[in-house]
Amino acid sequence: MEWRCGGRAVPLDVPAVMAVLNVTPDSFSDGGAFLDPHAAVRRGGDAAAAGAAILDVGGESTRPGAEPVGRDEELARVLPVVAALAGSGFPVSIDTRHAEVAASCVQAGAVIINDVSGFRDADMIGVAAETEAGVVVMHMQGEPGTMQDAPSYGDVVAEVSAFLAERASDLESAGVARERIAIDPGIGFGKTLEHNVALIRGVGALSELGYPVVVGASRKRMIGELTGEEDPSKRLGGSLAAAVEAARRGASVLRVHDVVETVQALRVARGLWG
Ligand code: HH2
Repeated sequence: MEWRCGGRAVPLDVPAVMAVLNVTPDSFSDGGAFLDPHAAVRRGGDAAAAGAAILDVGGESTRPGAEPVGRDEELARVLPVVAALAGSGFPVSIDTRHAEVAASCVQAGAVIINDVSGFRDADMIGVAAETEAGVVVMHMQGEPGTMQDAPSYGDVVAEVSAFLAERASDLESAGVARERIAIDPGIGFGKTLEHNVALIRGVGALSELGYPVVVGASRKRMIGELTGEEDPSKRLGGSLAAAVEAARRGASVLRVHDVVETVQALRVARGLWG
């Protein structure tokens, strides 16, 4: 299996690692670390050398309670980083909810649009349709400011699956080829621990929709809740367990902060699975 992204194909025969590269002052785990474009570009090169198949550049934190960022500010943060990394030949994904930001970044060389609001915005669907970029359609209940207030579902896996199927179908109707679409249950986006656990256990059911499944559990609150570890930067062991389990259940792309360790963990897991 492969995922068509711009002029490239990202191979998915074995699970691919998508490296998180937040060019933000306030992301929940790496906020401030890569706000300087040079530091971000260095970090991107290191992640690619360590085995990341995709570099996911974001300029707006979407952690629970985060304040939205103006489009100009978001673009000023991400564009130099996207242009430099894409210019060096790396497969870059732009993590944004805003059509203008997505369009400018694709023009600067990004090959994937990763939209945590799941292409609910018609302009965002338009940008996807006008370009050849791959897309990640993610599920979120509510908005980052309030999404953790009282998340509620009947059957979380069924509801998330229905949402993703509908958004993917809207994208296809707008002209986005099926081979360009990946789906993501959105771990931590309007979900309790119980919901997140059900969604990771439900990766197999989601993959039955026929699109590659992306899972991003790295350092998130669910790891803290299962371990008691408050500090996101100390959640490596739990993040590796979540990535390996998601891959075992059929996830094709793992979105992670710790690339070297995740690549190694996945190689060992695959070796053991045979
Ligand atoms: N999680 C975050 C951001 N973007 N994109 C996808 N497709 N899937 C995810 O699970 C996902 C995502 C949140 O994590 P992070 O970028 O580390 O933090 P912040 O939002 O605080 O910048």
